[in-house]
Amino acid sequence: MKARFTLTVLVGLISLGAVASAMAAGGHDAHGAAHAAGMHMEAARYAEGTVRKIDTAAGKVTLKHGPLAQLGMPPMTMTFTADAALLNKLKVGDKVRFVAEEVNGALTVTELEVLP
Ligand SMILES: [Cu+2]
Repeated sequence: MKARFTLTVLVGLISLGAVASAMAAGGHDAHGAAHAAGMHMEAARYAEGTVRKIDTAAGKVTLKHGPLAQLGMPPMTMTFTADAALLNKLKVGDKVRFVAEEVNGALTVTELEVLP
C-alpha cells in the first residue's frame, strides 16, 4: 500500500512539473511574438467601436465597443466622456479605434481615430 501511494505522488509531481514548464514555454513564446509584432502595449490599449450617439453639449459619446482589455470589459454599448475637440470629428455610424481610460472616476475616450 505504502509503495503504491509513493508512486502515485511521484507521478503527480512529474506531470505537474511538465505542465508548469509547458506553460512557461508557451508564455515566453507569446511574449516574444507580441514584441516582434511591435504591439506589446498597443493591442491592449486600443479597442474598436461604432459611434451610436454624440452629445457635444454634455461631452459624451455612446459607443458600441469590442472588448476593452485594459479595463477588463466585455463588448457592450455604453457612454464615455470625451472632449469637444474629439467629439467634433465624429458622426453617428463612424467606426473608430480608441483608447478608454478612467479619468477622475469617469470612463473617458482619451485617444480616438476614425477608421476608413
Ligand atoms: Cu463598456
